[in-house]
Amino acid sequence: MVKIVILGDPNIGKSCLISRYVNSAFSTVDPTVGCNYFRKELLIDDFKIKLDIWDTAGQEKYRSLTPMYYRNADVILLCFDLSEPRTLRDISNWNNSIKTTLINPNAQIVLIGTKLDIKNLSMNELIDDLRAKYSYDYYETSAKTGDNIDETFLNIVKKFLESNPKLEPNEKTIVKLSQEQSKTNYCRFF
Ligand SMILES: Nc1nc2c(ncn2[C@@H]2O[C@H](COP(=O)(O)OP(=O)(O)OP(=O)(O)O)[C@@H](O)[C@H]2O)c(=O)[nH]1
Ligand SMILES: [Mg+2]
Repeated sequence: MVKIVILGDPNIGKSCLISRYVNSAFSTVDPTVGCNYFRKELLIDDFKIKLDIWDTAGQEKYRSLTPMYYRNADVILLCFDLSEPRTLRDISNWNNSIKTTLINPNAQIVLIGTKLDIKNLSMNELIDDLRAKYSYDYYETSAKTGDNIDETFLNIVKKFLESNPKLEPNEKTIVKLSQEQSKTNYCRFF
C-alpha cells in the first residue's frame, strides 16, 4: 500500500485532480470537508500496486486536522494553482508544516501545478524560483482536460518504488500478477 496525501490551498483543484485520476472524469465538486479517502490499483510492469489516496481540505478551518492525515504519508502531492500566483507563494508555508510533521524519512514530496488548461504564463518565473529552491519533482496537470494526470501518478509511484526497493511477502501491498493467478507468493515493499 502506498499512502498518497494531497495538500495545498483551497479551490486549487485537489479534489478534481484525484477524481480525474480515480474516476477518469472531470466534475466540479464541493469544497472538501475534512478529508476524503480513495483507493486505486496501479499496474506497473508485472506488479499491481495498491494506492491509498487522501484528499485533504484546503480551507483554513480544517487546517488543524490536516497533519493527522499526512504525518505518515509515503508521498505528498503539494499543489498550487497555475492560474493563481498567490497559491504558489503559499507553498513555502505548506512545506514548513510538512517538514515539522512528517515522520516517514523516505517520504517523497512532489510539487504539482494544477489547472494547466488555464495556466497564467507569467507564473513561469515564479515556478523556476520554486524549483530552484526545492529539489522536488514537479509536474503540471489539468483535471479538466486530463492532461498529464495518469503519467504524473505513474512516474511518482515508480520513483517511490525505486527508492523503497525492499520487497517482503505480504499480500496487501504489491502483488506480482503472474503469481496472483496461482495464488502463491505475494510481495510487498517496505
Ligand atoms: N479550468 C480548470 N478548472 C479546474 C481544474 N480543476 C479544478 N478546477 C475548478 O477549480 C475549482 C476548485 O476545485 P476543487 O477540486 O474543488 O478544489 P480543492 O483544491 O479540492 O478545494 P478544497 O477542497 O476547498 O481544498 C472548481 O470550480 C473546479 O471546477 C482544472 O484542471 N482546470
Ligand atoms: Mg477538495
